[in-house]
Amino acid sequence: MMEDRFSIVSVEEDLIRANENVAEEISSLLTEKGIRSFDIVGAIGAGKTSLLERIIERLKKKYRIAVITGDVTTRIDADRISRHGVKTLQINTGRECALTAFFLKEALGKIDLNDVDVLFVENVGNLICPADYVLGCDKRIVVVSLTEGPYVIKKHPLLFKISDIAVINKIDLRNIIEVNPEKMLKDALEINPDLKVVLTSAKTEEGLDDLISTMEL
Ligand SMILES: Nc1nc2c(ncn2[C@@H]2O[C@H](COP(=O)(O)OP(=O)(O)OP(=O)(O)O)[C@@H](O)[C@H]2O)c(=O)[nH]1
Ligand SMILES: [Mg+2]
Repeated sequence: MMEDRFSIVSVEEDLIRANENVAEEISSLLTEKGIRSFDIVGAIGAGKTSLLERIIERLKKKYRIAVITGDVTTRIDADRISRHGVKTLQINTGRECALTAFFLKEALGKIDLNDVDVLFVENVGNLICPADYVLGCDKRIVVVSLTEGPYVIKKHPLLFKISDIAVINKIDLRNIIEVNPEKMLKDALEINPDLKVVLTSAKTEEGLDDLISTMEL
């Protein structure tokens, strides 16, 4: 019985290591092509696609943008993004709760990378699974929102430890749901003092300029 448990752990470790190798390949490929890349992770419904739609509208004249969206079964997000006139590709992960570098490598094979300046990857909505799988993007951005409640950051420290930028979204709702975004910001910095934390509203666009400049775009 114990042996079985150990062999499962070892298969998982092998998978994580194999994923890291593919992520390194992706990172080299994107660097070689001069593509800036962002892995956007976060809770279900936190506003990842909404923020991307706003960012794309502001940047699509400046950069050639491609977006890869990960979702368990639908292509709703890809349809939303493609309306903004940028190259979009949907990955359906089936039962998997995160994108892996294997998925991303396959998707990148379907895009002409000579035609791309900036790549956004929207990961499957989840604050746990994506922490296991690096994708080889330059920066990881973790998005949460006020509607997940005041303790969402404290309860999911790992993604905040390994991300470069944290976005606290839906600040337009601060008075309605009585969640304090500044307190959430403090929680994020306690977990990772090197994080760049930005407060945003995809609805009112408050904080959008700040987010774009934090992404150095
Ligand atoms: N009030 C308010 N609503 C927002 C904001 N950002 C997103 N929403 C709403 O929240 C809902 C979910 O937004 P999405 O952008 O689909 O969230 P997501 O993180 O992409 O969701 P998944 O891809 O399903 O994980 C939608 O109804 C949005 O209109 C915001 O800043 N303020
Ligand atoms: Mg989405």
